Amino acid sequence: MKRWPILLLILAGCTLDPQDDYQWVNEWVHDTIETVADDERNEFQSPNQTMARGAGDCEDFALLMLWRVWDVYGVRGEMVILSKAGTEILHAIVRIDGIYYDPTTGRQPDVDPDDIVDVWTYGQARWYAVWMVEDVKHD
Ligand SMILES: [Ca+2]
Ligand SMILES: [Ca+2]
Repeated sequence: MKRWPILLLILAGCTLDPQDDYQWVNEWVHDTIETVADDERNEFQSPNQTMARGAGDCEDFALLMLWRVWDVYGVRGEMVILSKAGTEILHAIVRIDGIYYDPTTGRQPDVDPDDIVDVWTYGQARWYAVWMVEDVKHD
């Protein structure tokens, strides 16, 4: 019986914070995929395409992270589209449980809500990627 407090202390020391897992995926995408900008128009790659190519840009990074988090942890995050203040440049990142992850940099950025242009569910982002891929196939 005397060992119980020690066991509880050990258990309390184990952080089972899913944020750590998502951050791990965030860094994995950043470390694994090379950043190569799209040519003219924004091309969404499916996660499989991004893995096969080993390259992509922000929306491809975000979609790959969303896919891994859904596949491994069963959690659906969102793709958040930001505008860089005062410009028309858009940047795609990931939001899970209110925390922002930028797999292009591997960081967790602070986001000004005023910079959010659009929020897509994982399903919407995935649908768009598949549609784009089909679109490219039919070209
Ligand atoms: Ca792009
Ligand atoms: Ca792209």
